[in-house]
Amino acid sequence: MRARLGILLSKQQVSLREIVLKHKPEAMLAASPKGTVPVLILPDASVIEESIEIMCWALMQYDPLNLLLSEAPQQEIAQALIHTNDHSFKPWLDKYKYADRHPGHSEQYYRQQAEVFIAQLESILTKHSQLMGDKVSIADYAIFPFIRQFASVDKAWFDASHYTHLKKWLKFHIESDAFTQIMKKYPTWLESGESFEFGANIAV
Ligand SMILES: N[C@@H](CCC(=O)N[C@@H](CS)C(=O)NCC(=O)O)C(=O)O
Repeated sequence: MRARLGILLSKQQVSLREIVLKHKPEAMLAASPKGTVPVLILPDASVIEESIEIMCWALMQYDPLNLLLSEAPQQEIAQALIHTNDHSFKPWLDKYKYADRHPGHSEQYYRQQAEVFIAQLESILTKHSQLMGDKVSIADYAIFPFIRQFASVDKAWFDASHYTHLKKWLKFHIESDAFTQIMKKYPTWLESGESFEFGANIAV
């Protein structure tokens, strides 16, 4: 989702090959043996295999909305938030999502650990509508897909929670044109043998 958002919002054009993780194509593993998606292969054959790096690469090509934020202190704050998301929140989120595979603690315990970051975001969003101010930035696009996952583990709990500002922010992003576009389904590459042009041809 991150990579697609980055490509879409920077109006880059890629040939998209949808895959099924249980049947990773040889061509994908040859390009990126670590076997995770997304993988971006550039015209010079170099490979970018981290979603946040694909976002940054795309926005460094063209960033009409200034999602990368031009001022250094702002950039550092956004990077720190994304870092906390990726390295602190996401590991707890994964345990919360699959608590049955982590019997050391209860689902509720894992959720409480993840809530440290949720509460941090809620506090930021009481001050402004997006994470870095009232304008969207890379921080919003890099983080909201994970908060969406958090919300959907126990939707009733999340809906009843007191994270009012976070819920509003999440709704805004889930209902956005960009998110609607990236959630469109494509036939898988192995089945269809076809790639799909994705990015600059899509208006958001
Ligand atoms: N840090 C990586 C994580 C990528 C990742 O773990 N992707 C998952 C899918 S969302 C995956 O490919 N898992 C491999 C598998 O399930 O076999 C990134 O954000 O690019």
